[in-house]
This record gives sequence, C-alpha cells and structure tokens, in this order.
Amino acid sequence: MSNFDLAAIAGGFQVKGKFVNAERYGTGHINDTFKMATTEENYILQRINTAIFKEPVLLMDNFVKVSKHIAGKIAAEKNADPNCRRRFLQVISSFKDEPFFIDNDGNFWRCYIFVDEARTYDVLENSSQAFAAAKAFGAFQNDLADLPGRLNETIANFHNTPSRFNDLMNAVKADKCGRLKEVSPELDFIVAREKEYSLLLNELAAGNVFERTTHNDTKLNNVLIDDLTGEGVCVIDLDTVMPGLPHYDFGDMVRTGTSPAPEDELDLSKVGMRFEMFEALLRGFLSTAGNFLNAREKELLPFSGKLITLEIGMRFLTDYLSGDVYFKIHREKHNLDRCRTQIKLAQSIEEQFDAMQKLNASL
Ligand code: ADP
Ligand code: GN1
Ligand code: MG
Repeated sequence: MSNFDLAAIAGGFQVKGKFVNAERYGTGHINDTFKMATTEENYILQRINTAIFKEPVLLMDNFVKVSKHIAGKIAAEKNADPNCRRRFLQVISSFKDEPFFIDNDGNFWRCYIFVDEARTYDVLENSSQAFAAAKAFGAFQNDLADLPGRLNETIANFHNTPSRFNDLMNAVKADKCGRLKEVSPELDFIVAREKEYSLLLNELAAGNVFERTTHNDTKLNNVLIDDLTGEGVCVIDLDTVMPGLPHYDFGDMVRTGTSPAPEDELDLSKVGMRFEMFEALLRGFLSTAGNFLNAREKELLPFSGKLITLEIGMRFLTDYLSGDVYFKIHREKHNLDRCRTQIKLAQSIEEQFDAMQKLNASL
C-alpha cells in the first residue's frame, strides 16, 4: 500500500496503454519504487528521494545522458542485439516532454520500462552470477569512458571516506539519541583504521589513479541478471553516476557480492567474505575494465573492498547515532545491525587480504 495516487502519477507520463496497477517493489534504501502494469507494458515508477538528492533536475539530466550514451554504444555493436531495449534504462518522458513528473504534492517521479525476465539478487547465489555482475559494472565504466563533459555531482563527497569518517565523529560528539554507549566495539574498530581512509585520495592526488565516470552504488542488487542466460543484462539505479574512482565500484561489489548473508543479518557467524566470490568478481571486472586500468589502479582493487565496506559501515553507524534519518529502516536498531555486518565482513577481508593480493597480482 502507499499514500500516493499512482494512477494519477502514471497519467503524467507518456506510457503505452491504460493503468492497471502498481505495487511497491525491490529492497532499495533510498527511493520509493513501484512496479506498474498498464494494459500494454510493465514499468518502474519511482519517487526520487529529494531529501537526499536535492537537485533532481540535474540528476535526471545525468540519468538521460548516461542512458543515451549506453544506448548509442549498444546500437553501434556489430549484429546489434534485438533485445537491446533491455540493456539500458529507457526513460519515459512526461507529457511536458521532461524526464520526470512532479505530482500535486511536489514529489518528483520518473518512469522507465520494466526489464522482464531478469532480476536482482540481494545475496548472490553462485560465482557465475558474481562474474556476470562484475563484468556488467566494468562494461558500464568502459562504456562511459568517452562520455563528453563531466557529469553533475548528485551528492558531494559521496565516496570521500575521510569526510564520511568526519561525519561519524560529529555524530559521536553530538550523540543526539544517547546511543553512543551501545556502539563502542564498532566505533573502536572503525577508529583503529583511520589512517587507511585517505589512501585512495592520496593516490589520486599523487596522480597514480584517475577519476572517471563511475556508478558509485554498485550494490549487487543494482544490476539485473538475465533469468535465461545468467548474464548481467542491465545496470540500474543511476542516481549516483558521476565522477569517481573505479575502486568505489569494485569495492562495493566486494562488500555486497561476497558474503552469503544479507546486509542486515543478525547472526554474524554467517557473515564473511567467500574467496571464490571475490575471485569471480575480480575476474569479471577485469574482463571489461582491465584494459583501461593502469597497474597501480589494478593493484588497489582488493584494498577497495575493505575500504568501501568500512565506509558504508561508518555511514550506517552515523545514521544510527543520528536517529535513522538517511537509510530506510524496517526495525529497531536496523542501521546498527547493518553496521555490524560490515565490520564482520571487513574483518574477514583483512584475514584473507594476503591471499586476495596474491591472486590479484597473478592475473
Ligand atoms: P533504490 O535507489 O531505492 O535502490 P532502484 O532503482 O535500485 O532503487 O530500484 C529498486 C529495485 O527495483 C531494484 O533493486 C530492482 O530489483 C528493481 N528495478 C529497478 N529498475 C528496474 C527495471 N528497469 N526493470 C526491472 N526491475 C527494476
Ligand atoms: C543505498 O539506493 P540503494 O539502496 O541502492 C545508498 C548506497 C549504500 C547502500 C547501502 C544514494 O543504496 O550508497 O551503499 O544504500 N545510496 C545512497 O546498502 O546513499
Ligand atoms: Mg538500488
């Protein structure tokens, strides 16, 4: 159920057919997503969270640029795929010919074609899926390597880990909800690793690694896996596509693609990095991104897994201390539970780090 008049909102877009129904869909933490059926087609209808994305018009400008660029790449392929409309997000314009619709309450909505016969996985089932997903995200970076101009930054300092650490320290000082006393082990773990948080930015400043157009939210449930072929068919959730480092994307794949347990698992004994999944992610990513990464960029891939896991861990902890104002929560202490899985995963990555480095050096 939702409080939105979804039929009226659907009526704002140039969709085919008549509205049939719309239901909440997916497990994203930020936007409100609905699967909508009309008499002719399935669509995704999504309310952009404008508390987080404060410039939705600029965001949709990025979104359209990126989808069109990828569509152009697909169209130029030899033997262009007849299914190519499934391989990028096809934005449906409003009746004002804009890529969004503003409802009577001022909510920002967008609409795109629902990709059938494909799904996302909150937890990957096997290493073939890991390879396919990482290959798709690598191809996404590769496709965007020649995007003209620089995209708008939809959230400033999104993957600036020292700045995220600073936010956590401010939340600790404020202790707005009196929750600090519950989080000592998690906080100690994060603080003990402070020196590592600036490593990638230092490498960037030194000119060893380079800014590119990256996805920045490569949670494994942001790529659709084809039911039939098992291939990564379409990269979705383009809100944070903007300038970034390739490591942010690879790191988030390690964070979300290697553990057999969900991000909010309560039984921490189930959380850990499965080495075979890491290997598949690495091989998959290098199969499409390997040609544009330099030697130092490649060398830093295993480290990025640990860094991004800790970065998202600190964001969950910051949100818990601040009263759960950013990520959607579905139970008490949800953000703390999420933080705990990230700490456990980071620990598991540390334990296997030498082997990860060795494998990476051998590829
Ligand atoms: P959020 O920003 O909230 O994570 P997403 O854009 O990732 O929102 O969408 C939420 C979920 O909806 C995805 O994980 C995916 O399962 C599903 N989804 C999104 N877009 C499509 C699409 N075009 N076709 C099919 N499923 C989609
Ligand atoms: C959010 O939108 P979603 O659920 O794919 C968040 C990511 C976090 C992720 C943690 C815009 O992603 O940065 O890594 O939750 N997106 C934004 O699960 O903050
Ligand atoms: Mg998502």
